[in-house]
Amino acid sequence: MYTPAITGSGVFTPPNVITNDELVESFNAYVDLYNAENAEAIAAGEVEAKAHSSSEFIFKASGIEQRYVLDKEGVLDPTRMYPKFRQRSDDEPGLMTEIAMDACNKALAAAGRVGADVDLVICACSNMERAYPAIAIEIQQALGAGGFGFDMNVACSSATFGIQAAADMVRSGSVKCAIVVNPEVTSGHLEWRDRDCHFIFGDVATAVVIERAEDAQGDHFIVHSTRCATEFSNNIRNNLGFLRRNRPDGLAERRDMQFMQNGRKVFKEVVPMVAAHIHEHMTEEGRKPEDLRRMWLHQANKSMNDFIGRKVLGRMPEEGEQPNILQDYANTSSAGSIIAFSKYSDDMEKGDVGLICSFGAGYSVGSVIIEKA
Ligand code: CO8
Repeated sequence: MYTPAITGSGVFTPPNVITNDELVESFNAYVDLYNAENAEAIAAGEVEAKAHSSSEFIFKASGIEQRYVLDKEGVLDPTRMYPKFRQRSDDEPGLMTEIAMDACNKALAAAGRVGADVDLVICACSNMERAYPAIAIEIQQALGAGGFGFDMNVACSSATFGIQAAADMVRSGSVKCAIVVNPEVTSGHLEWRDRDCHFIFGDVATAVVIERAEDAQGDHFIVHSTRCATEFSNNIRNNLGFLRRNRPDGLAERRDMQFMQNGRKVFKEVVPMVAAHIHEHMTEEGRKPEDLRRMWLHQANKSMNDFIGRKVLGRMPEEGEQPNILQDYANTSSAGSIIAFSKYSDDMEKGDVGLICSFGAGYSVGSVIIEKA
């Protein structure tokens, strides 16, 4: 058996920012257009009028101030309300591979590695650009990596589930150097025309390199243990799938082909589930809350993280104990906790212990206890 370690991490940040004010301005323009177009039906009580969104609500309800997106124009066009991506031929890298490569190259550079050192690529995220061939295999080829690759989807928990899979393989000796990459093009499956959720997500890609601690080229984080758990829920759901065209009305414009959630229920049910999961994981490992120097939590909602931090630590987390990045990036699904880790881990000292935790649709929750070495 070997000791797995995270030896590098990287973040790709798209070039376009959308502030809450910009988002709300275009959303409200869309609402006005929609209500004007449907004025008669609304007056007859056949169609419900849509209501305006507000920046104050968004910040208060979520803590989000802005998000990064791959295409700003399409998202903000009130007659469109979703990104516009160019058609790519089958012979050029897909969009997910392109953004994944940026994050992978940064993670490899941080680990002092090159693509040829990698013998496992896990592409772990909440949606894949196509069914097959696996995005991970395309990334493997682009990296010049050996071994094998596969895709994994556990929605917002994909990164920690991917880390568990990779760490276990490194531990057993079946692979030597893995990369777990999370290219999240959430803008493609968010319903930007729904005021309940139009502000929630942003695009990004993150990657971590996991290899044997004894092979690490520099500072690294030993992966002491991982825990994953799932429990079925319909409260976060997207029905877009390969059976779509076979069903009556399957190809019609339907709300359930994009992200849907019952946000209140998710909040209420997931917070206790995550707090109990972390508590159990730590107890089984013989670790107490005071042993934790830092928690890098999934980035969905600031109040959610405050609740979880308070439950786990038994007090309000102090500045720097639980860094949030959601104010800048919004919810980036599986990538959120890894952005937080990547941006807020350099100052950890040897022997400091931290916990990465992601949670979301499924429901699913994954936690990783690491120690700086
Ligand atoms: N502007 C103004 N008012 C609004 C808006 C808006 N934009 N939206 C809603 N309101 C109104 C509502 O209509 C409601 O009015 P009323 O009280 O009259 O009914 C009022 O504001 C309060 O609404 P909510 O109860 O919905 O507000 P909350 O305080 O619950 O906040 C949140 C909403 C922010 C969504 C919150 O519930 C939350 O963050 N919940 C947790 C969400 C979460 O963690 N989800 C995880 C999903 S991520 C995941 O697993 C990955 C999925 C795959 C990625 C998909 C990518 C697209």
